[in-house]
Parts: sequence; C-alpha cells; structure tokens
Amino acid sequence: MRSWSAPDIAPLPGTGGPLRVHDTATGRIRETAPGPRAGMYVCGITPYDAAHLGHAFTYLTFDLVNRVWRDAGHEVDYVQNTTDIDDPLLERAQATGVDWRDLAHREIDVFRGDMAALRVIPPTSYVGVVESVDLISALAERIRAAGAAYDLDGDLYFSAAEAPKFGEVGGLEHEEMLTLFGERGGDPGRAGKRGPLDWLLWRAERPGEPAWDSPLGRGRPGWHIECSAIALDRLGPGFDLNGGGSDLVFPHHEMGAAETRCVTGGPGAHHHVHVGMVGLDGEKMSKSRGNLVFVSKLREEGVEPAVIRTAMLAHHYRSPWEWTGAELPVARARVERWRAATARGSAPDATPLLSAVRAALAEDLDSPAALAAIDAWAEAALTEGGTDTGAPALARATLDTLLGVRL
Ligand code: 5CA
Ligand code: ZN
Repeated sequence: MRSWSAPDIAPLPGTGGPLRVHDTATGRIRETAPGPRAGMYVCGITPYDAAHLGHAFTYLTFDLVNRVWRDAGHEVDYVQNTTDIDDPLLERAQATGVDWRDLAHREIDVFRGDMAALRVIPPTSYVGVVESVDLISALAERIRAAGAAYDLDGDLYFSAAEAPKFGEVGGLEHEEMLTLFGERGGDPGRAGKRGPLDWLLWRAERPGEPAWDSPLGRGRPGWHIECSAIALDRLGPGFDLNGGGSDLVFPHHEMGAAETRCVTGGPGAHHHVHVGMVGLDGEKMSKSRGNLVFVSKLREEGVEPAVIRTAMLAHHYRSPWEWTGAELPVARARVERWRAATARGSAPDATPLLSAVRAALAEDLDSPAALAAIDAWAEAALTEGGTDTGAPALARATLDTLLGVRL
C-alpha cells in the first residue's frame, strides 16, 4: 500500500561508522553488518485507533537505525506491515458501527500524516495484511507441508513442540511464556490443542467475519504469520534487523521466528531489536487501556513535530519511560536554544559535534548522549561565540540528517 512522503535529507561530510545495537536474542550489543543494502522489518500498527506516543517512540527508534545505516553508506530496504485485519480492529469496528475497512483506512491515513510530520523516513515497502493474504496462506501451507502444523476444527495451528529452537528470541521460561501468551492475544486454554503454546496460523471463516479463499479453506490469517510471511517475501531469509516494541518479544517475534525457521532453517533476522514501553500513569500506553496521548492531538494543539521528536530522543530507546507532559516545555526550550545557536553567523567548529553525534548513535542508538553533545556545542556557541562561519549550517545538518530534527 501507499507509504508516506519522505523527508529530504541533507548530505553530511564523510561517513558514519557501523551501527552496534542491542540484540534481544543474545542479550548483547552487537555490530550490525549489512551489505550494500541493509534489510529491516518493523512491526507496524493495528489501525483501530490513532498512533500514540508509544508507537511514535518505536518508529523513531527504527528511524534512527535507518539514518545511521544510510550515513554509513548503506541503502536501506525498510519493510513495515500494517495489521489491517485482526480481532481488535473487528471488535472496534463493530463497537463503533463503522465498516472495518473504513476504520483501517482512516487510521492508517492519520498514521501516515503523523509519521510524515515527524520526519520519519518511510518504509520502502509498506504492506497491509489484506493485500498479502495469498502469500500468508502460502507460508501457512508450507508450514503444514513441513509437518509442523495441525488442524483443529478447521483452524490451523503451529505445534510449538515442532519448533526446535523455541525460546531463541526471548529466552523466557515456559511459565512466563504461558502468562504472556494469554495476555497478548493467544489462546493457551483452547480445548483440543496439542500444547497450550500452539498458535493459530489460519482461522477458518466464522459467521459475520471477513474471510478469503485459500488452499487452507476460507478464512483469515493468524497474527504472527503475517509478519514472517511479509518479511520473507520482501527481504528474504537472513535479513539484518527485525524490530518492534518490547511487548512483541513474546509471543509475536518468538512465534514468527519459529515459523521462519520451520521453512528456511534460520530465524529470519540477524538482530532482534526491541524498544522500551512508553507509559502514562504507571501503565503501558495502550489502545486497549485507553490511556493514550496521540501524536495527531499534540499536532492539532500546535506542538511542533521537532519538539515532539526532541522530547522522545531525550530517552534511550531501551528504557521504559513515562509520558507526563513535562517533557514538552523542556524539549521546546532545547529546540529554541539550538535555534538561537545555529542562527548566528559563526560558531565553534561543528566537526567534533558531528563526530560525537555519529559516535553516540552508533553505540546502541544513544540519543540522550547525542542531544547532550548538541547542548554542549550550543552552550559554547551562545556563551563563547566562535569564528567558524560554516559551523551553524553543519550543526543544523547534523541534527536534521542524523536525528531528524529540523530547526
Ligand atoms: N500490528 C502489531 C504488530 S504486527 C502491533 O503490535 N500493533 S500496535 O499498534 O499494537 O503497535 C504498533 C507498534 O508500536 C509495535 O511495534 C508495538 O510494539 C509498539 N508499541 C505499542 N505500544 C507501545 C508503547 N506503549 N511504547 C512503545 N512502543 C509501543
Ligand atoms: Zn508484527
């Protein structure tokens, strides 16, 4: 489906170094080693409500990955899905008396507007589930042919016992998996399953639910298989990085990796990267909890996207944090100070600043350290002045190109 409009990206002198980033599967910060084309898959929204700040934090994180890779000279194949058919979408559509397709289209449009405003580089492939039903059912069919799936009253389940490296992404204990599976869209208690962690690949048609014809019968895809199918189709086996919020470590990315391993022998991605949850009032910000701060609402209230972006970049992507609203005036003051510093005719040499920002981001996307380097440069520019007439433009380009903050 249509992606969103791309921000223009100013060129920077020289190139950045390789990106090192935390990998959930090994628990370590490891160097990414893409070829000329880096491949990244990021789990997209389920479009039944507008994008909240938690979503935005996740997409900003992978936007940094994108920018750091590009700065290091790679082209980036960036694939993102959107879950435009799933239980929560159907439930919301029914509850509000809206056609599920209209609801999805409307919310995807708001999301596109938010992402473009935040200067998030768009995916090269933005892919809906509805348009991918054939390739998803084809993967389910391959899994069945491999002997890893079984039928339960017309539904097709992956048998977790047939996943030789189950646990390779999250490294969780069985009990913990069971709890999370129940909390996050799974059905550990369904009667007739061979094992409680077995998951749905294909759901046979139910009265009143949308369904598509497939070699598995009429029905619709389960959740995890949409992402393994789209990633395999667009990026092939063995791509560089798979990402999403930390709520997706289990079951979503574990089960997706098992599906991919079943048909390719490998887990799909070389790196599994997860973003800490943004909360409000001590709870994860989530559509089902309803404790949301919407990006679109902040924009309507006149909050500058550069300020929203700066407020988020003040947090390291792996730390969970709480949105209190107090971030906004702090970020606004910061942006104003950077503006004042870069509005001068001359300033201290910004070449060391560019190196410092590159180094901070290349070491596990340390955006707070990058912002601190900019603060220090701006402080020097405003208090001591400087004689480098190219420095203000270079500092602006550094912020724009590497951090996506256009002053
Ligand atoms: N459509 C699925 C992924 S295939 C999904 O999880 N959709 S979502 O709309 O619930 O979330 C979209 C993305 O935002 C996911 O990567 C999710 O992990 C991330 N996310 C959701 N809530 C938060 C939050 N509070 N903080 C940070 N990231 C979040
Ligand atoms: Zn996903």
